[in-house]
Amino acid sequence: MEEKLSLENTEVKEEYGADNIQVLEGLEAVRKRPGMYIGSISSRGLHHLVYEIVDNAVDEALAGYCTEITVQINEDNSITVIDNGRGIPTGINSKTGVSAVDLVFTKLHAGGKFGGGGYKVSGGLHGVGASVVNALSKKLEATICREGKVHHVEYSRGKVVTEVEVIGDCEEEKTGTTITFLPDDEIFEETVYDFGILQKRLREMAFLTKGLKIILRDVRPEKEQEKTYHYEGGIKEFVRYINKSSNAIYSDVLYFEGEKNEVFVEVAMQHNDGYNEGIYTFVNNINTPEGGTHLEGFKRAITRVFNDYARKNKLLKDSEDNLSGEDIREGLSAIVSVKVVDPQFEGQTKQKLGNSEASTAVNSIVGEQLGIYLEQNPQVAKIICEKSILAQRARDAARKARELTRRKSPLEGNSLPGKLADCTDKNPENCEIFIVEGDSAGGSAKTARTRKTQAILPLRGKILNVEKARLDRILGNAEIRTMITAFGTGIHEDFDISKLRYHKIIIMTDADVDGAHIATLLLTFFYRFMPDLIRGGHVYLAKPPLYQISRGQKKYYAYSDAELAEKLNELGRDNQNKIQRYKGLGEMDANQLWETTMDPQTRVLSKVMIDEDSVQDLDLTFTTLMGDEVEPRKEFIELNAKYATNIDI
Ligand code: TSJ
Repeated sequence: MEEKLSLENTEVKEEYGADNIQVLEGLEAVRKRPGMYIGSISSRGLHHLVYEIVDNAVDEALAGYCTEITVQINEDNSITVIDNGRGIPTGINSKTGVSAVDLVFTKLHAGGKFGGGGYKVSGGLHGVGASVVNALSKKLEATICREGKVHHVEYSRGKVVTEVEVIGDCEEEKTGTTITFLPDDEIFEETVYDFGILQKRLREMAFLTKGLKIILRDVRPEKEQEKTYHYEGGIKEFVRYINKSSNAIYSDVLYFEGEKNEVFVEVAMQHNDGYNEGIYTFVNNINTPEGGTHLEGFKRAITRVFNDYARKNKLLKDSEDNLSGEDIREGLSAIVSVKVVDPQFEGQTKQKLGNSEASTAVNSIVGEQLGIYLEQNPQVAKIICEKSILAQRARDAARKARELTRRKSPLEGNSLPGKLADCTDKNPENCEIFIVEGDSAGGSAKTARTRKTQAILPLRGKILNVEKARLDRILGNAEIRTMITAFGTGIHEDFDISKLRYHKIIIMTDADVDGAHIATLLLTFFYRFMPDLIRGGHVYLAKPPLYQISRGQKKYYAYSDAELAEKLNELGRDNQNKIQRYKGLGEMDANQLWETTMDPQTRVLSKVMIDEDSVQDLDLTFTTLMGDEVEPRKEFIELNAKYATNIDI
């Protein structure tokens, strides 16, 4: 190790030599294997750097010393984060011989262990810290206002450029921390920040930390904009936001909070008139998409309290079955947010909370407070119980309908739907199924296909909007039943990916608004009933061409306006080109359909993916696009032009 160390001039030089070599080795390790520390070096990792820094400022807010955080995207795609907290301690700690600032930026996992505070609850990604951001930044600068002085330090790729020094005075009362970092383009594949991505996570942070004001500002030329997130109501407002495209069935958002066994619990909930359950859970402000003990505690509490209430108030007769948890959660939007001292994450993706004390704490706090709320608000209690009882009845009917969709075993005869033109290969890995809009395109596709590996399932007209129907009606729908039977996997808790009969499910619709709508309806169905089909990378959108260009005997295809222009330039812009715009798949004959859209050698497919960083946004996408309210839908499409063009493929 030849590197000059940052602290060589402190009195305890000898002792710290060794430590500092470790420090550099630690940060070198981060640079060698960045993925181990920030997940990825793609756009996702790039954005995680920001969250990692912001988490530190949010901790200061949770400790009660910071009310405002500003995040700015600078012209060079560096990021500046400013808070009005106490400022990172700059004095040399007598025990360790180094300042908190040094620890924060040069020691792995240093977060919150200093200053005797030990309040660090905001988890940060994989529990790493500012030192990881430092290691992966071409330049990182910290400016700290504390005790009337402005302190400054600068690093490059984890190494000190200028040590902590006082560079001026600040107003006596003013304190705070300002960090500017420039992600290292030697490390990251992508170095351009996306306002929209940061906006989603920062808005979520603001919802989860009531009272905290978070400002996001972009000062890049042509991209200048600023958004402020500030929710006095915290997660109560989060639930209103989630329910804004739906019809709430009572006006209150129920809110419970408390602390038990060192677990701080906050819950907000409200039912809408839909049928989906949308419960979002967080631990130390980090989303836990796979749930865990906090979710279990919540579910147990509401199931128990509503059943007790319904029995006691004769809404449920003695002869009737208990309401199931699912019945009570029909149409429920909720946020469950817990803060625990030492979060344990489990499961394959380490996104599931394992701490058992979280289950007990949520269960008891919600149990107690919900019970009291229902006693005091019988009209709301009645509305929820009645909805649950309806759900219970529908579930019975659905069970019967569902039996019909279970594929019979080969011994009972092949019950594949008649409309399906199946392929002959029995190895699912080789097989694909085209879901085709309309009988005429379906006919061409059947003629065009490679029988061995390609199956065709034509759908007639628009499929049922699963956001607007209850399970019994959905499972009674012929098109949906056909798909479930053809795929072989079953749905919901019955879903079994090992039974999937085709490894590629390809949605093939017209390249127009109706086609995009049908594709969205299909995706909504897959997302709600078989999300692992999408997660497993099995769902694709076929991309039929928009134009055919004929020139003499030769034919060319263009899949976008840009491609058309390009092709025409290539061919020469003279009057030899005949351009045909395809209005639908039906205008192509079998040969053309094969060549342009179905032939694995030449076709264009786009894989459908779920952005796991913002699951609740995807849920919102579907409820907003498919829901009743027109205004939010309009607003959503305007705000998410990118998504709207995505679905307009
Ligand atoms: F990531 C980071 F470390 F660079 C960073 C830290 C970034 C940002 C934007 C803010 C912060 C930060 C840290 N803001 N506020 C603090 N607070 C402390 O570090 C602090 C201050 C005082 C005391 C104390 O016990 O007196 C303790 C702590 C942890």
